[in-house]
Amino acid sequence: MFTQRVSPTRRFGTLTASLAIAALALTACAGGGTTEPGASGSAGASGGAAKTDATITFIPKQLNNPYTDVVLGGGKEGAKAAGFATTNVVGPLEASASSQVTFINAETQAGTNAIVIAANDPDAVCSALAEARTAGAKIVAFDSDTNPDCRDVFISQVVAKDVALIQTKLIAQQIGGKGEIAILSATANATNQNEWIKFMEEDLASNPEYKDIKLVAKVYGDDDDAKSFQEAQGLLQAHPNLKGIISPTTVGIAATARYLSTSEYKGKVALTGLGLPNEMRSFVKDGTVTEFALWDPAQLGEVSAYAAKALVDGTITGKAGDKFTAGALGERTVEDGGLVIVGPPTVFNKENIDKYDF
Ligand code: RAM
Repeated sequence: MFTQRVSPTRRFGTLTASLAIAALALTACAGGGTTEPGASGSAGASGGAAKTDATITFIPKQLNNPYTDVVLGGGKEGAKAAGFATTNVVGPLEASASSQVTFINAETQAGTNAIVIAANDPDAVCSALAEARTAGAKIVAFDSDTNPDCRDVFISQVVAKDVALIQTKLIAQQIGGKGEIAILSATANATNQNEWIKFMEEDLASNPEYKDIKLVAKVYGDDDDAKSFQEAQGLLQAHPNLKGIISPTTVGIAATARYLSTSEYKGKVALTGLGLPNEMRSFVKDGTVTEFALWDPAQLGEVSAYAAKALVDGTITGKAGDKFTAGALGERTVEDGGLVIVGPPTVFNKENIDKYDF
């Protein structure tokens, strides 16, 4: 069963004024889903019957993000297939650092068995997650990691370094290995963005093939379409010699493409990064964008749900070497640091983009 206990907008709108009431309502709606070891088929760390009344809540970075919608589509299907009785989605409308804390606290009150979270800030969510764990919840970070001390596993869409190097390679090809480039990111605190940017900067500094490429600016569109659009415009004004932009965020790349597509820079300033094929298709076809990358976001949600169920059932604890099966996606192994990798990234261009529908 999938339920959205309170519609996201309504819940968000009333949250600051009535958190206590919301928390009470959540507890009631969760059907008394408290964690009772031994009750109703709950399995201990030694394994045993799978828990049949378990609840899972996804807390994405933000709700109004098309990428989030695709991830959660896979997450809801995965949760059902993995055997969760109830699936919920809650979260902020803006991806700001502390915006997820009240939602985590409400889940703790509700006695949710598994919280799956994409952190807007690795540390801001930590004490709230610690309380949820004390109350018995298992914590799966996905998409953007928390501080590793605050979760059981991190489901990473790709090997972070691989996804960074694909983007430096693509921009280098697209600008002919020479000239000024900039990065248009999401929020300044996002763990995933900052890890990718760190690897990109290292690659640009150390790879001799990139010696004539100069990173002149890093700006943040906060995964907000309008702000990303303005930041793209600002970059071109501030750096008239700019040859290319990397935007490792689906919101940023789509907004930047929209800006470039009707500007004098279309086809002259290269744009690559991480985008959703459905949002980027028209810009690839009209020549604004040549190639960009991403993974299948639905698989990220799906693998996260299966990992959550394995943690709740006690068949894994999150230590290196633990294995679980993610349905049709097959077996996954937990690596050092509680890391689970979903799959390799794909590069999209005008030859293959019509094969993808997400
Ligand atoms: C945005 C978000 C998300 C990231 C994708 C690629 O939607 O920043 O965290 O993984 O882009």
